[in-house]
Amino acid sequence: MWRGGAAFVGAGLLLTACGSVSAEPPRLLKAPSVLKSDEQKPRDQEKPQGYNLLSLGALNAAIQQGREIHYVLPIKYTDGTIYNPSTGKNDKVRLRSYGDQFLAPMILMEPGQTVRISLLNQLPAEPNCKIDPKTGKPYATNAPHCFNNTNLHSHGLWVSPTGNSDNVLLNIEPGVNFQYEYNVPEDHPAGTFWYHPHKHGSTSIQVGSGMAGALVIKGSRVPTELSNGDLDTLLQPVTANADFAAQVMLIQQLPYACFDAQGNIEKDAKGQWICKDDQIGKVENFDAQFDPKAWSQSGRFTMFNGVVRPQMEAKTGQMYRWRLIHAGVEETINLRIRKMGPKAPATGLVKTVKAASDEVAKACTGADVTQYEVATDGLTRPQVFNKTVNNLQPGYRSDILFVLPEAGRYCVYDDSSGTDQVAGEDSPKIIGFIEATGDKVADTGAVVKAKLLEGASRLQGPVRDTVTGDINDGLKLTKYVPHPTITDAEIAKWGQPDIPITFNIDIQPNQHTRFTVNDKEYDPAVVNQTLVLGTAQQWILMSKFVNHPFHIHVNPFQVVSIRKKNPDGTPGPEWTDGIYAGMQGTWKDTLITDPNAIITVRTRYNRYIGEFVLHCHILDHEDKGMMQNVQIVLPGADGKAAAMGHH
Ligand SMILES: [Cu+2]
Repeated sequence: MWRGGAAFVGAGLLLTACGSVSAEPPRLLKAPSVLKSDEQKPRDQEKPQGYNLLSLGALNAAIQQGREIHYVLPIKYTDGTIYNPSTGKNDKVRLRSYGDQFLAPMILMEPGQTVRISLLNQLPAEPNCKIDPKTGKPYATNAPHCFNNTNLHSHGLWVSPTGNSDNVLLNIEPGVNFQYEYNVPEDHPAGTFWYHPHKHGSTSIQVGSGMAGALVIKGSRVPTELSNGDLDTLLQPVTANADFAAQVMLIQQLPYACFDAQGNIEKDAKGQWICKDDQIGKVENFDAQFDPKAWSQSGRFTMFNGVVRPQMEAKTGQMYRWRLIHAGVEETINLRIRKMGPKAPATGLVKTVKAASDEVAKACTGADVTQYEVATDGLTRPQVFNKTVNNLQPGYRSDILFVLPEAGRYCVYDDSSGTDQVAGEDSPKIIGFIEATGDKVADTGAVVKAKLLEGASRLQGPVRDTVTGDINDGLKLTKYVPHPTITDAEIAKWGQPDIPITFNIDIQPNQHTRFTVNDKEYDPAVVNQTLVLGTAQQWILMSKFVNHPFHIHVNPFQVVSIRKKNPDGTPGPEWTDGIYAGMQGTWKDTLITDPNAIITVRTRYNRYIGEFVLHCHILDHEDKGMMQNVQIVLPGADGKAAAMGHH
């Protein structure tokens, strides 16, 4: 929808449909660039030692057929600017980034591909980073440090967690290059995933610097009577923004700051963060920039695809698909799309946090645009779920379809007033604007249904009737769900105990605050959970204090029930609204645990063995210890976990 948006470039003033004038200089939404393979490069440049020349022909054949693909992903400091709505100027920033653009490239993969990614850590060396300058002693494991050490996590991918694959226990130091190899299985679900660094101790600083990119697996498998298919095959022909990159909405929150000579964040009289003309914004101070209240006080704005308050164009009556990816570090985002009211003020400078929420209250007063959610965390839902508020937690993905009902300007905004249980002071803010042209549409739901039916009409054979029947039956997507439901019988068959996971922030007077899972801080030498390959199991997720998004690598889980706690702590009624609206039955890899919820999820340990992690996806909590090591092992002859050596 932002393609062909060149009409906005250079337009100093925008006359909106309702006649009010927008004074804000337009910044167009950009789609991420798609990472290109380096296949033109002579292959001998990456030949390992002792390489057998005879196999070079086979390698080149695989590359030509697209079965093998090689990407190069450098990590470096990049100089650039970020628009600051409180001053109307572009702040200069120097941030760690993938490649030499702020917006990390999108990585496209296909089922069955071998994808090799050469990660080049070109960040400067930090020889003394293990020593705390305040004490002269080494940092503790759960004290964030060594911010230039890194690694690569393919969030949501169902691939091996070990060796050169999705191994987040690796440490790649500055100056070191490492080639990852992801064998994406032929039966991997297509969908919206993402990549980011995951080195314990530097994850928040690096993701907060903008190191996060979309990772999309393209689907081309049409459903048959015998097997389910990829949602892409239904949607792509009937979606207005059919280009994969044009569907990506990477949501980032960069808490960049400028520092005075004493190393303190430059602030104005109200505590809002400022940068003088000769200063450069950075993300380097963990305590100051990832304090629970830092983001809401900073006055910084959420970005779509690396742009603050971007403008987008759209046509009414068309169906658009957004692949929303919450790549922020710690904040809840309640995403709404809403028509601006007839008396919407001109948008211009937004000088204070209060002014930002006032702007939402004055401008975003029209009707909500319904978001038709088709996938959670990249995995197709059993049935389309309609929402007007999309609760997004760090790590979540939400694939939505939407139709704009009438011409005019729309706010895309974060309606997060009072939802932050940690800081308790989030306020609403506009994230971007849509300018729609075209005729009025009476019923956007009818348009979505008609488009899905049009997609289904392209199917051949009896499966066409099945899919058409599903769509007519409340927009069901049964033939596009990647994983079969885990039944009571399947859980009972394995007879394994439920695994309880409880997050907590343990605050005691005169002691350091502990960020724990099951009352323990992260210990790299301990494997906290041992799971048996090929089995299914139930997990119970809870939080003792404020909410934390639970995330586990490798195998996704299916949400079975979310029950509100009774006053005596026992499970009460199902929680089906607010942050848990439409969750039951979906497949996810990240799920918020509220202190008043008792959550039951089920998962299968399929195909892959080895050690990986589960953790809170508020990344500063993870860096401070809210993480566990998990391993999947082979069963012994008795069907139970076989003993396995550990470092
Ligand atoms: Cu947390």
